[in-house]
Amino acid sequence: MRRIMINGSLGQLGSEIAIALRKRYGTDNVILTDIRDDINVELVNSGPFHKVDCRDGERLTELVKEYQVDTIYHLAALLSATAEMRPQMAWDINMNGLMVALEVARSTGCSIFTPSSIGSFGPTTPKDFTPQDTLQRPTSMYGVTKVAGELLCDYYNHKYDVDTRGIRYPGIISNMTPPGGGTTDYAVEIYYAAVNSGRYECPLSGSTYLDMMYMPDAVAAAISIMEADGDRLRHRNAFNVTAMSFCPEEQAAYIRNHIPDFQISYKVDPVKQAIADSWPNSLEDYAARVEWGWEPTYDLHAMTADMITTLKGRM
Ligand code: AKB
Repeated sequence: MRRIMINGSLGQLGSEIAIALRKRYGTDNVILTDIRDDINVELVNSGPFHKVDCRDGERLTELVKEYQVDTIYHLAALLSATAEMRPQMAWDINMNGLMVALEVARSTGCSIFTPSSIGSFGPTTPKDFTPQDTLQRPTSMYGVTKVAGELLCDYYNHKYDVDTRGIRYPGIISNMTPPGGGTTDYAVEIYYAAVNSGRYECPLSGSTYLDMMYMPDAVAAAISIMEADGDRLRHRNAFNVTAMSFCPEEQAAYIRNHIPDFQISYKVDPVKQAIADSWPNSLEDYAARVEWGWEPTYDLHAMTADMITTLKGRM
């Protein structure tokens, strides 16, 4: 039985990984931490939760020891658009937070999951069907922290034999906790806007292709890589994973299958557009499929149907 600690547990990804892990391993075996405790109050009150800054290694070490944690999911990070507005803060949270988590893992013998991102690629990376091992010269601060994070996790694995694992997430679409500060947030907002008002003003141009994934697949990926046989993982900390690639025009067309009058207009945000233009159009994820059996369930058609049904049901 695993004992798990999740840092950044109240965010878009953390909140859903927390629920899935608690179902799988039992509520008391999944300890949540976050810098805030005033969001997702239901989750905060549903089991062990501690308000901790992810850079506070002493407190995190105490919690690992108190609960006999053996696995850490380190999800605390600023996303790309926010990181571009506050680069120094992004370095502090994304890099110093990760270094602290790795040190906690090293000193206590924990395994550790850290998400990387399509943001770790840059304008000189091959754009289509981006290979697993390729050029990574990102031009955003978020990307700089993601490449450095991949390398740091590799370092802790080969230098200290820490069981570090991670995947390069594309944009994640979900309907429980909203994302915040990401370039791909539009792909979530568009569904809420379609159901609420039938129209959406998109911050990226209509022909901007990016990789995306529906939350159930993102959660399944995080759990299966941590449960995989470690001896089979050659690309430990930086597996490409994807489920679909689309542009806003295509997403709008799929939404019109459910809401025929849906209208999309464009008001390009130059910061987000520059970041999106520096990222791949689509990834190749063969290594993840071979090394730990990655296989997505949702495509754009199935995800759109599920998002709209769920949001209509709720509203
Ligand atoms: C972002 O847009 O910053 C994130 C990501 C793709 O890593 N969703």
